[in-house]
Amino acid sequence: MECAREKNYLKLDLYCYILKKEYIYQGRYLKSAYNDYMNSQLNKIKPFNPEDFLILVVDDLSKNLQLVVDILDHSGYATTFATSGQQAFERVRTAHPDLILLDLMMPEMNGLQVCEKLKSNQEYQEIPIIFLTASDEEGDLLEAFKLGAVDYVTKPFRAAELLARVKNHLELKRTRDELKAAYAQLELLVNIDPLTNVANRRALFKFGEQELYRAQRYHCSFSILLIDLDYFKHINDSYGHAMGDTVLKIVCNAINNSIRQIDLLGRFGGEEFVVILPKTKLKEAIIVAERIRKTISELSLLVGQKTLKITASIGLATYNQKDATLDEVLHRADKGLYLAKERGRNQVVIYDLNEPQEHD
Ligand code: GH3
Ligand code: MG
Repeated sequence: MECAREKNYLKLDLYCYILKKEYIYQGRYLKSAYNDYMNSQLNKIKPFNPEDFLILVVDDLSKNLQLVVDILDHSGYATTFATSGQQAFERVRTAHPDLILLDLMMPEMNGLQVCEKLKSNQEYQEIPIIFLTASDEEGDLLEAFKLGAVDYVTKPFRAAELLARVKNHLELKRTRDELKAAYAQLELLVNIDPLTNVANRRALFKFGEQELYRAQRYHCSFSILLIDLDYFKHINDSYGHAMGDTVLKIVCNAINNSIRQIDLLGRFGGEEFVVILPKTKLKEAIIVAERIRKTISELSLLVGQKTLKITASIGLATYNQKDATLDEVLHRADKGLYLAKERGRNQVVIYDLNEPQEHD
């Protein structure tokens, strides 16, 4: 722990200062991670190639069907077809087309019904549907757009128009998919600590606040462990920073193996970690904290001929109904951690109720 913090651990303003410092650090990291990610995505963008796309053509009249399939085949698209609404579903399920050209008027199940059914299915609702219509069916087109169709082509087809619309919607779909993947990746980047791959401070706070609201709403409990490695500076000084990094990763792995799937381990900063234990009362939290402390103390890392040992001090706090914010619970865990350090390290101290309790 930092000396200044040890001396002033009761001062909330200093605590906030450390939080702010960490956010600035994360802001820098995120900006550069974002730039790296965007550059890698730009390098990945492929030119449009019809062969990459499978188009399902649905029409009950084989003459019309053949005409459309021929136009698409000639341009290099992969095609598959169906002659009824029912068959169309089968094809969608088995072939996963990138786009559907759907005849509006078909016996049994018409195009509008097929469209409605596909759009109500989460798995298929993103597939663009272009309707094939006769010019006198335009009244139905409004309904088609309402149901989620993206476009229409009027029979008799003009090959160039059909191909232009198909290409436009495939490109739009690809851009949408890439954006979605990019958001998912960025979401991951903003929540994960890049060294240890555990949750970062941002994700910890999000998760912790969720637990607090749940506890307040349903009168249940949750506990927080603040874990700080003992004399970690000594490891960096003796074995180098890279070894220090490896130890952090190994410790995270060990902690993760000591908690449940629904618990969350995150890096609070430096060599300090937080575990949030949902629906966990003090008694069970002590068991988890002790298990983590013991697991870390039993780790052995071979460095050359030497075996490196490490211990951790843990501050434990459990939510109580008077807690209005997550900071209040964290602050108690921090006080427990301070006492654990003061009392000789490698131990768990519960800072709860009205008095800190030593635990061994
Ligand atoms: P204490 O038992 O009081 O906690 O002592 P300590 O040495 O663990 O605490 P101190 O705050 O003095 O030192 C923490 C050290 O952790 C110093 C810092 O360089 C190191 N550290 C913080 N982040 C990283 C990191 O990402 N990688 C490595 N290798 N070291 C880190
Ligand atoms: Mg430390």
